[in-house]
Amino acid sequence: MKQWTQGWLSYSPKKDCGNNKFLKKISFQGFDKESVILQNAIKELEIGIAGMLSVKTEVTFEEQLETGIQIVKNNEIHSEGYNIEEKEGILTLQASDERGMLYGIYALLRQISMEKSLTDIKIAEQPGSPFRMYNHWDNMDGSIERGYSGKSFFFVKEEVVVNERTRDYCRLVASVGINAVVINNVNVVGPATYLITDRYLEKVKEMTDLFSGFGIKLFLSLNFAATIELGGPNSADPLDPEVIKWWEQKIGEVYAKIPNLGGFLVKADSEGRPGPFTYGRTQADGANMLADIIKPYGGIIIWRCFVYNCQQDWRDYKTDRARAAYDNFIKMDGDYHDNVILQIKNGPMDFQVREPISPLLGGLKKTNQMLEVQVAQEYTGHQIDVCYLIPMFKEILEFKTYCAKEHDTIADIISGRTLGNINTGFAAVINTGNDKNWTGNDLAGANFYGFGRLAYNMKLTAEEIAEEWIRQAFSNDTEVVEKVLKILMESRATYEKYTTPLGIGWMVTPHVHYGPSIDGYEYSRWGTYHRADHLGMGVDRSDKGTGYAQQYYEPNAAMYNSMETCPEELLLFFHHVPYTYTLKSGKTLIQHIYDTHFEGVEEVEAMMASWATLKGRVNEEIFTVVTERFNKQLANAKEWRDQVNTYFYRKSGIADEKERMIY
Ligand code: GCW
Repeated sequence: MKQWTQGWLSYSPKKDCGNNKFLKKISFQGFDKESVILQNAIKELEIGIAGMLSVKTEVTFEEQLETGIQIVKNNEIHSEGYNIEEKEGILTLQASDERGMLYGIYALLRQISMEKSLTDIKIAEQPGSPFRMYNHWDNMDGSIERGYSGKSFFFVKEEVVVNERTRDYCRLVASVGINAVVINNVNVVGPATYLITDRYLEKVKEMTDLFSGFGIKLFLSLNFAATIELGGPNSADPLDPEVIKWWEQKIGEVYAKIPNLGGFLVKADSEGRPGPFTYGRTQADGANMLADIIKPYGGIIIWRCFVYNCQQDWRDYKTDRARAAYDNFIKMDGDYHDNVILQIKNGPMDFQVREPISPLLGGLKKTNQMLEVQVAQEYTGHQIDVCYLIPMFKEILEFKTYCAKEHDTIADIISGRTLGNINTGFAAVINTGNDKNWTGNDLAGANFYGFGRLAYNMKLTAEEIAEEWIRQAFSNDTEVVEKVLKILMESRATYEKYTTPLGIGWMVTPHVHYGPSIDGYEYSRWGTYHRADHLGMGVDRSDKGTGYAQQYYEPNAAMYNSMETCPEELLLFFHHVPYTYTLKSGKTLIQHIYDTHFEGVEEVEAMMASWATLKGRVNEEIFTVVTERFNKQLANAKEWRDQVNTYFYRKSGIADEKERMIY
């Protein structure tokens, strides 16, 4: 049970690997004994070591050890980073601050959990990005927008909840190096508007303090029209002196109670949410107004760039939703104040299984930027279908934008290397809920774990992260490690094969976003079209089409602009392509669609067969939950395969060369 409910921190018994000898005595040097982070770190060490190796540890302070673990403050280590080194029986962990010390302790526990020897160990890690953040889309009534793991554990029936699970959550989060969390949905409606009022501040403070003890800054999503909804001035115009005065007072009240609050996340002028555009003001006017007020308290305003026209006419071929974030934000590059960070979704559309990288990232050259990805599997299988997302996040980080002569990848931009700034970050809409195993499908735990590890150390490979997680959360049994690793590493490609082809995206059941509905959004207002006719499909985003490709720097713009040089996996995103067009594989587009959809289903069957052999080798609850999900995934994959293939057969009139279709 513990293994099922505690994720990668279950601390179940492990092989000694010669590690016991280091663990009997641990001495802290130079750290404040009274600090809550230190107290929490000690507790974690004690339960971890007792659980895994049945050793009882003695903790001392300022003692020079002959053998054991010394945890030493050293101001030369990078902030939030740590060094671990073993020499002649002494294992030294050095950090310059408490977060680094805590992360180092979790790294030690990770080694023990993975049954790696601590003898001769040498590890040095430092954070890839200053803000490493989970965004929760939890509503105050306990529901979670795009949540697939049960209900909220932050809010129950419009009350803020702080309990043992909140603490366990902090442990999981801190153990992977996350240092900031937004607890409520970016769509702030109803009671969530009141989170910044006396009705909730006490409870939010309690949670903020608990988080602080694990080095995590708590942030709140804000309703830009809170002035109106909370009985202030009847306007949300960011340049109206009455509005400004109201916010000064409100933010003053909030920080008087919660001085360690991180700041606010704002979704404005987006999908029906109010914002500065309503008053003829710019996004910068809105963000800066709040940022100036919060600045004296050390707070940050994170401003989302998900601003687009969601009332589009499908007959209109000129308007392109993909262009929206760039068009809406590029003009004001340089106008945003220092403590504003623009939070930009990885792709120009919305978290599809395959999208190009948003040209706004790096398009902005004078503005703080934070990358937003979605770990919650809204468009990638609802945590029913397995879809390990870290390989996709790696691709995003490694993308070369050409925004500068050097340091021009997305990883560079969000680490601050490109612009030399410190207010940058990496955020994920996270996939947790009150399901016992946190993530619905246990295999989705790899994404919960993996995002944090990757944000902390962007050099880790997707395989390394997956293997760390499997060993800690499932087992060190080689067969388990190898088989689960293979399933995870292939899962995204498989998902992509049986769903939407070559970057076109969507074709999902409207609103729910699970299962196929090829024309579900085709004649809607959402700007998400595949434009399939009897000759071909795809959206022309070249200079002859919507011109979206021109939002990139060269040579990317030219590469995407031409059908010949466009990366094939994005072909239909950028071009309207005939079904008879020959791909690099030598297959026609239509045959490629048929083949990949058959392959996708076969791959799910192979994964299931491999998983079935692990009965008895992984925890029983995990085995059962994952098996159930696989059964559903297979049904989903078949439905996608048959609907997509039949649809395009009917449109094109071109039969499958292998004569597999009978519909
Ligand atoms: O894709 C959309 C989701 C909405 C979400 C929105 C956003 C929180 O379907 O549920 O709202 O993205 O990112 O704001």
